[in-house]
Amino acid sequence: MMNTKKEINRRRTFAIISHPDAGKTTLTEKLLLYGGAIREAGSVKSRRANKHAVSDWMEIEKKRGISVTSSVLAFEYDGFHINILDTPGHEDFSEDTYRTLMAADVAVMVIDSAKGVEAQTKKLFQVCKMRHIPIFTFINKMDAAGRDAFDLVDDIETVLNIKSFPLFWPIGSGKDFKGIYNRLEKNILLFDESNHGMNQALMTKVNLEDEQLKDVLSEELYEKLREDIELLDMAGDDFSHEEILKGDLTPIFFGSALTNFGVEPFLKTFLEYTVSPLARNSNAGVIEPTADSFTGFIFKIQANMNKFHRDRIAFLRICSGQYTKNMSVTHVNENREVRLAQPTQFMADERVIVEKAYAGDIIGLHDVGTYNIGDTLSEKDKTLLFDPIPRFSPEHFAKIQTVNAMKRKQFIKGIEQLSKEGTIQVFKRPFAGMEELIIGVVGILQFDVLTYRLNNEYNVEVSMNKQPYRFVKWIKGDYNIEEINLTMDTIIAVDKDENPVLLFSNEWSIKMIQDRNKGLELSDVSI
Ligand SMILES: Nc1nc2c(ncn2[C@@H]2O[C@H](COP(=O)(O)OP(=O)(O)OP(=O)(O)O)[C@@H](O)[C@H]2O)c(=O)[nH]1
Ligand SMILES: [Mg+2]
Repeated sequence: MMNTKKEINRRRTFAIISHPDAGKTTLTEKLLLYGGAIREAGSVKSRRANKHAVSDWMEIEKKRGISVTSSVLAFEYDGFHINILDTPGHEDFSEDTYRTLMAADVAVMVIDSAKGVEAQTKKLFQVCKMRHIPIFTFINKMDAAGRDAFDLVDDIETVLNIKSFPLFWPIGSGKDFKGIYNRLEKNILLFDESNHGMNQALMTKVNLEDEQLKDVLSEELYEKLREDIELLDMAGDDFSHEEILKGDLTPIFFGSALTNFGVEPFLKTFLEYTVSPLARNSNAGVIEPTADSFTGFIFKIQANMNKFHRDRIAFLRICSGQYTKNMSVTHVNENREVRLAQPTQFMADERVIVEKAYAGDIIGLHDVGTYNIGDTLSEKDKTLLFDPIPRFSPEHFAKIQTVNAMKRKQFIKGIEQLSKEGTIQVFKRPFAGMEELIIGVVGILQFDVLTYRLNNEYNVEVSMNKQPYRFVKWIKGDYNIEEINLTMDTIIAVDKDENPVLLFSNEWSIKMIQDRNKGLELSDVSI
């Protein structure tokens, strides 16, 4: 038990979030580089060199240079066992990001120094705020022309309504990004400019009074730094570790994921002030990570991660206790016993079999189709259920069919799989059979991913026909659906479990149908 506690204590599980393109995947890659998990970073989008970030493993991600799905990577650094969750920034994939955040204890918010706080960052920040988890801010792309540092800090405080404490302060920016000043230690880290971002950045630590500094910094930069420090100490919030842990104050870091400048100081300091695994809510109350039996929940399902292993992985966040080889647990939602044989962890681009894992860790379970997102696994308490993970309502719908009738079997398999992953929701007209499927998605880009993956992973070509519907509502109770008085632009369909739903084109129709059909009860979620 002593050892289990020690292991849990050295776990750090965090998600990287932000608006698209701020540099999450690049930063993830560089953190892995410092953790020694990879030797050479394969810069995002540098297709010429035929290298890709390890967390953008999906074909479509490599092609487009955007993250479409979240990925989980583990590495060791400085005595810590780190689980990093790289999330997609695009709002069309925000359901995936949302679920992934449920598995994290801390969020690292990446800000593009030229852009400040962007729309999607703001939304994701609100999700973190609701959970009161600590939020660390990394202001990225300091190697490029960006906004003034004070301006960026002000943006974070006012747009997000949070206190902040810049733990480091940038010295210069763009081509003149020379180093960072550590405000607690009151010393300076100067970057070695011979680095090109493939390897770890070299640094020299000096004092503010150091003669060496005058050789490196221009008179102007040096004076500005002195003034900045004075201003920060005078006008800024005080440092408070307690407030960081409550999510009331965000520590701010500056750096460049591209050149690696500031990445390692960020990692070191982040590890010092972040939290070990946090407790989770369940129907049996709060489950502490150090509780004496193994529990966890599934937050993500993903198939075909590797061309050589065309299998399905269910990602489990361990909430308490420890996993031991071949252990037997209850899959509470299905009320059955399962043996956890050979779960995997993802270290850079390799899968490794996990022998032991502890609260805070994320392990990949081999899934033959029995797991669903949100399911609980528990060693002792056979009725324990963690808080459910809410589903987002689809807002775009399309009819889809195979171009080649001979490929129906693969088509159905692909659709079922992607529906299990929660990237699409499947509906069909009652009595219509599988000929006419209606796919619902939250964001329009998910249609592209669907077509791409069906083609790439299942070898099926499909044709898609966008539908005008914008809302889906589930019909509650046993209302006789044949008696429903519909509007012209509304249809009845059933979901994958044959529950009846209505697909509406606008809010007016929703109201109209409720007026016309007294006693008809509609719900935003399946029951
Ligand atoms: N100049 C500069 N460019 C950067 C830096 N970090 C990332 N980039 C570039 O910004 C672009 C986006 O980087 P990604 O890491 O893919 O961004 P992301 O936040 O993961 O994007 P999504 O996953 O699609 O939301 C790429 O072209 C990167 O090379 C940086 O520190 N400086
Ligand atoms: Mg990315």
